Amino acid sequence: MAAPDHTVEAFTWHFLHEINFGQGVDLYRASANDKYLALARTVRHYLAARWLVNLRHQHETQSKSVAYLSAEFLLGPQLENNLLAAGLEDIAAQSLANLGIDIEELRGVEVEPGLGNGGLGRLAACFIDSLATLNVPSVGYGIRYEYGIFRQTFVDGKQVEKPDNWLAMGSPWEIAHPENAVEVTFGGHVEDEGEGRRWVPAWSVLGVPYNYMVPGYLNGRVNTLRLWSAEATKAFDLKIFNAGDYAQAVRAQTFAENISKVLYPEDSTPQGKELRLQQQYFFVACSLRDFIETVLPEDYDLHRLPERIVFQLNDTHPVIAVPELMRLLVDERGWDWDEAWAVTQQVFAYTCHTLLPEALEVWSVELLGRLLPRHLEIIYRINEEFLEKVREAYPGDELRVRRMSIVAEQPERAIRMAHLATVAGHKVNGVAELHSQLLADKVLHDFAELWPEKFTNVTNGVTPRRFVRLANPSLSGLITEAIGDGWVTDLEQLRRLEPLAEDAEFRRRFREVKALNKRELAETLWVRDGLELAGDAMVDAMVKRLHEYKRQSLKLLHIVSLYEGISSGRVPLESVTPRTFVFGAKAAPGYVRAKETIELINAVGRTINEDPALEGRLKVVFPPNYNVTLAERLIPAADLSEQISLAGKEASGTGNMKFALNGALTIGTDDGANVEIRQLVGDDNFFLFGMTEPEAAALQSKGYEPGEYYESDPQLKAALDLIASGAFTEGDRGGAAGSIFSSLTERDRFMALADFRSYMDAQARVEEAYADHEAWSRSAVLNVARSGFFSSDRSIRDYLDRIWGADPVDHS
Ligand code: F58
Repeated sequence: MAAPDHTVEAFTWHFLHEINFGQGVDLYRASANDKYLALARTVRHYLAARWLVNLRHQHETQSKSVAYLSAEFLLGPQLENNLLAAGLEDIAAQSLANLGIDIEELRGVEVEPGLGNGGLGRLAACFIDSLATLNVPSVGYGIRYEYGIFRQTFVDGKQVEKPDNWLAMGSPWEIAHPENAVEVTFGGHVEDEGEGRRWVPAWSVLGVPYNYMVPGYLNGRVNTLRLWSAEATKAFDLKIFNAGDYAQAVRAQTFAENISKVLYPEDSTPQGKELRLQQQYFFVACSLRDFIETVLPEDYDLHRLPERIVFQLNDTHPVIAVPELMRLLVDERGWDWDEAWAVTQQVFAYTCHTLLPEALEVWSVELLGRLLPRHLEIIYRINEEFLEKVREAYPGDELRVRRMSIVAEQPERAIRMAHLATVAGHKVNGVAELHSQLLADKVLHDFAELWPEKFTNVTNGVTPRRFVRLANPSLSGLITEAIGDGWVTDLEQLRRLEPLAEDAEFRRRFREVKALNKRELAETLWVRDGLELAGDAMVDAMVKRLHEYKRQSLKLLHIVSLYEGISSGRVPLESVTPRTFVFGAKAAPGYVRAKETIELINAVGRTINEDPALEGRLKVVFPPNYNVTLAERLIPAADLSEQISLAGKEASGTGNMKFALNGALTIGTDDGANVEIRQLVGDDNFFLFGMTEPEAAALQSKGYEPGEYYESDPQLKAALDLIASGAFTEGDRGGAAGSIFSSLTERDRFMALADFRSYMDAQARVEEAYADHEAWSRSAVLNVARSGFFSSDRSIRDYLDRIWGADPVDHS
């Protein structure tokens, strides 16, 4: 069936049809939610026609696909993106206007699928957008969590988590296929069988696929995102129901459904929880089976698997797919080990997203052996053969053998998933130049020495469709007027804006755009949270997960220091640049220090915001529940982007790219992709401060003494003392204030005080630069013009060239 016509009439017909027969109501009685669901399904009709054509074509041409395996896809709102990709923005707006419906109201009804924690999950969402836009046949595989990342609320300034019941009002973008459910088994034991081994599992669940369409931008390609939901198997039910214990049988269902119930809200320290391992195995087992048994033709010779697929492992969360594929080939298909290993190595590649040692996943052998006994055996064998190679390459170096082993012996016997991924994958990549360098030099040094050709870099990127075209329509309009609209799919074209940085009229219009975006942000924050900005002051934004290494507390010291200077009378109020400090950050629920930092930011914010002397000069706003929807409002309004992690800790960052592309200037350390941003936009258009990675490493090994900084810098001491005095916490010197004070002054792994002076100096340079509106907007325009490199389209092209060896296809 052909797609409905791209006309207002056809669109209206489908929309009304959906209202009447999809929602079962008359238009005059339809709620905003009815209209939203009908609108979404109407858009789906348009996409589905192309989707089916693509799937058929892919089947016929047997082209190579990319499977992006990721435990998280932080999609954000779908309606606007799908309207844009399908070329339906104007048609839908016209159609709804004719019916007297406000499309903005319907957008407001949409609940974003928050199926990710932060950068890693959002990157996966950007990547599937770019894969589709670049016409690469691909599928994203993940988990359909019933509850995504928690909804953050503040009670007395403290974070309180609420469940994210994103499915409650219906989920119009997904299509469930219970008939294609896959059975996944767990537990039990392993027996000898002839020459080989046989896994006799103890229990199983069903994985039900839910398909989402992933449209490319105006190119007619629609790829698939397939998310798995866990359900009880029929056999499992029957057995218990027949045994007569109804309640027990219902409980068993709940047990199975638990697997995809909730996204773990961790940011960098995986907890090693059994349910998390169940989630990981669940989704990769479903995905491998799905690809091999459903996507490939029935008689497909799996020796040729690498011709049809590459599985990209998004961090170590899907790495259990490696022994799973070995098991499918060796145990279930009777392949010889070496043959299976050769194929396995060719189809997997691994992306690492961290540098923090505590973020590297390990699974205790006890747990892995209990849940996946056959996989543990396979991992042991992979390790044996690998260590044999290490011994050959480095005879007598047993220390190295122990360092490199996939199996750690201390503090308990455990499987190091990053080692397994590195051994199995044909490529390993970091996510920014510095990160990839540090991976090869430090985190995975031994491996990079053994296999230098395996290691590569792919600097992250973000989709220009969502984060410029949709989030910032005014800037998009201005850009398009100047250079045409080719930039949306070829972001390097932004370079053509460079000469306009010298054009006073263009800069004036650029400032107008920023001012408009600020007004819209102010409106959003007022309606959403009752928060007010400081007039049209500088918007200084720090939005990212709350973590000590990202150093929100350093930002807080800057704010407290300004406040302390003003309130002590040392700094004349008129000399302070009016600013609104905007924070957005969720803390992992179990991360006490992070939650205390939130509490302290809110306490400082309350004090500053209530001080009448500071009215219109300084404001601190911390809207709760920072998410993709809010990011799209906030980033376009920002003047200053805070990227202040300790050098050598932030793998890349992607928020930093979004801000630069929307014309904010960065104040940042030489960390992650900041390094590349600075190189591209130029030192004059970036506020660099802080230790470099080698300097930070040297200080760490020499022994960091925070007290020295505290004692020797009066401004720093005054700010810290003010916090410790309880001035922001109603006289309470313990609690959050006491705890943050002592963590910064006694034993801070992330050495915030060591960078304080240089950060303050950089902030002074910011104030000076901001005072010259013309020069600032010149820099801001240059940030936009020179950040085209950070398109996720470029990242995907790099993956294609350096890792996947797959090509875009002509699917017409
Ligand atoms: C992030 N990692 C990096 N992890 O911190 C960031 O520098 C990078 O830009 C981004 O990945 C994309 O490459 C990250 O977001 C997680 O959220 C994990 C979720 C699961 C538990 C462990 C952390």
